[in-house]
Amino acid sequence: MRRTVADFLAGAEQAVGTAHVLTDEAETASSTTDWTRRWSGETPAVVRPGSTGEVAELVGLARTHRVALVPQGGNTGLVGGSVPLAGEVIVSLGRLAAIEAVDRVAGQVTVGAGVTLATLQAAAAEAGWAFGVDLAARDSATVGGMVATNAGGLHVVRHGTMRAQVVGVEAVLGTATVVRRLSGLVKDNTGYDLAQLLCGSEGTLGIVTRARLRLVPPPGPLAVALLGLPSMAAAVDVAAALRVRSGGVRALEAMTGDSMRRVAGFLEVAVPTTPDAGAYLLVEAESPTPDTDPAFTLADALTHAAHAAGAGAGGAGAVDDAAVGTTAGERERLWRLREAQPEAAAALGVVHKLDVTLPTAELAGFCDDVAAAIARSWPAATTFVYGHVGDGNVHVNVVGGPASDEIDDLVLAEVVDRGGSISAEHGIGVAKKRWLTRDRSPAEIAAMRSIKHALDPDGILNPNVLFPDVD
Ligand code: FAD
Ligand code: 2HG
Ligand code: ZN
Repeated sequence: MRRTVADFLAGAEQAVGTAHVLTDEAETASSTTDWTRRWSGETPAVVRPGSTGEVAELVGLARTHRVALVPQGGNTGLVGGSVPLAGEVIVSLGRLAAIEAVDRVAGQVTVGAGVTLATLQAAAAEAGWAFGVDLAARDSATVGGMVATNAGGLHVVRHGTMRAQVVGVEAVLGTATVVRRLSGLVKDNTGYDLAQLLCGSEGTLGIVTRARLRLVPPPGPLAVALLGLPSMAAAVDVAAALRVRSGGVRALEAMTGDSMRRVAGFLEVAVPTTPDAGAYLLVEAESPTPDTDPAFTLADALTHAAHAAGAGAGGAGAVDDAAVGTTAGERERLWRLREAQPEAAAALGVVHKLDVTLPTAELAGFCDDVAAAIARSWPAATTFVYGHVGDGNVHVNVVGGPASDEIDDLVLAEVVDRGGSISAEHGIGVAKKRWLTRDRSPAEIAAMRSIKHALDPDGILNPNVLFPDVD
């Protein structure tokens, strides 16, 4: 072990206690490979601070000994940003798991960075509120990781991304300085908004230790419908019509027909509506009042939307044949067909994941063309296309093609050519850093580098993500 790392670890043991500096490979292994299994590295240690002060001490030590750190929450990130690919020390925030009392009047709560999404959701519900972001990794993903990635998820059409929920943060910057603004003032125009700067910063500017989060009213009675439609174009059209029509829409998720049939096979269930559709649209809506039948509200909105979207959308037939769920169990069964898409892909091997946004007018064409182009280049590859169609965000999952970046290049080139973004909600990490220059201008990247240098002058915080090795 290099002397500097050994010195850092000796200091770390003093700071957090020997029991919280894990060096045995058996103890660190689950932290060095990411969820996708595409990204794997080695680390001298996983260090588990128990307070903001301890995080600050660790960052101070890292500066002194020039040791690079990778902050890690639930390790559910999908762009290789949470694992040590260049021998970094992992700072695991799992012990920062305190949840303060929910401020029932303001509808806000302050929580530690290591609190999982599911725990936060339960605490909000207990207090009569709800949290606005939801995603399938809810049992492991942490608030710190969700702030750092500006996570999106399943309810962005209704409540926005993580950024929209964050009203304040406490963080240790790369200078080892603690910044803290947790008073929860909704209106607060006193200079730069550091909390928002940290949203989506991927652990490169500071280590988030606490966040003050906005809560949302709990939803009214819910209904979920799954529609089989002729094409992705129809799914985009119906989704657009629903957004105009219904304030009660909470989720608009689409997947190609092939992706649906594969996930149904993976889950060993039948496709619950039109089995041979070209695309499927899952819609979740809530009733405006507790005594309105949510199925009626949804059916009304869908009928209107299918009509507004026109004959190409499959018209009334798609609505008549829709699988509808109103009980928790029925809704869950329909949602599984969407949420299990990443698992169905992972079951086939190591997946190349491309999380992208397209302008609405390009979305359907992109979905059709990209799957066809991949099939032409790599006939043995399997492509899943699904995602948050209401946000213009689709996930292209390719498995069984070459391990090199060729697939990523093909998909991202198509995205850039169509005016999209190479990252919608997962971030850049290591997976896409080579592509940043295609999406962001030299002026933008230079400004980002200046911010990085100001807040992390020694380049110790997650130094191998986000920025390309060569601009
Ligand atoms: P990690 O994976 O541990 O880290 C992610 C990044 O954040 C890394 O760069 C890390 O260095 C940094 N980081 C972690 N904690 C901190 C901290 N306290 N301070 C500073 N930096 C930190 N994402 C979506 O947006 N929408 C989805 O719908 C969605 N669905 C998913 C479904 C599945 C099955 C899986 C496996 C993942 C999904 N994700 C989704 C991706 C992932 O859950 C999110 O990116 C989540 O925000 C990561 O949280 P985490 O705690 O696991 O962070
Ligand atoms: C989802 O929407 C997640 O299911 C994961 O963002 C997407 O695995 C993926 O590519
Ligand atoms: Zn997603």
